[in-house]
Amino acid sequence: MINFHNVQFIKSLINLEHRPQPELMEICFIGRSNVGKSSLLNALFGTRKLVKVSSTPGKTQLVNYFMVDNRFYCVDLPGYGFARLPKKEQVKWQKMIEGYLLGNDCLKKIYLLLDARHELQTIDRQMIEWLNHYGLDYSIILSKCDKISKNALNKTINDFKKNIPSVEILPFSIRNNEMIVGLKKEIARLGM
Ligand SMILES: Nc1nc2c(ncn2[C@@H]2O[C@H](COP(=O)(O)OP(=O)(O)OP(=O)(O)O)[C@@H](O)[C@H]2O)c(=O)[nH]1
Ligand SMILES: [Mg+2]
Repeated sequence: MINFHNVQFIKSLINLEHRPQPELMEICFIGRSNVGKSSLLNALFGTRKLVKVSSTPGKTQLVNYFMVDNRFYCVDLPGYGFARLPKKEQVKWQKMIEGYLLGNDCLKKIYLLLDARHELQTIDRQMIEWLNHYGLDYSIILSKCDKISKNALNKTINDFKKNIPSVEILPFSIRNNEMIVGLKKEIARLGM
């Protein structure tokens, strides 16, 4: 069993060439700004402040490495589609995220977070197409599930399963312990 509470912040990357040592397998979390990536990590780690979160989009600006149980890295990434960021900065972040995801032999799994409450946005659809295009292994996490009814959630999950049958769909909320445990089990199954 992985002890997610045994976690250390390792480093923030500005330059993708300076990956942390030792080399370990890694998993990462991507999605629109404010979708809940950093909060999810705090929930997994059982911390409140290790990963910086904010109600304002654009909080995470670098590629942040956390080492879990001396076994693997969890990587927190900046969000995409942050409209208030100047176009040039948006493109820079997008390139950084794509650069991180491509050609990373250590990357075991990508978790794409989508807000459970909202219809798939154009930018999310583009991200899914991009992941498919490069044949990357990803699962979808529906975030903030506490904000919708059980019926609405079930409908959303079924819609996803119909539209993208090959991709695993995981419901998640930082306020739902069962879902936190469920995600930990999924990660444990990766066998890192
Ligand atoms: N109700 C509820 N709120 C959540 C949940 N997860 C995150 N939030 C809130 O959503 C806001 C954004 O959370 P972050 O974790 O900073 O989002 P992020 O995806 O890391 O955002 P960027 O770093 O800007 O890309 C914060 O106000 C969180 O408290 C959840 O499961 N339920
Ligand atoms: Mg963040």
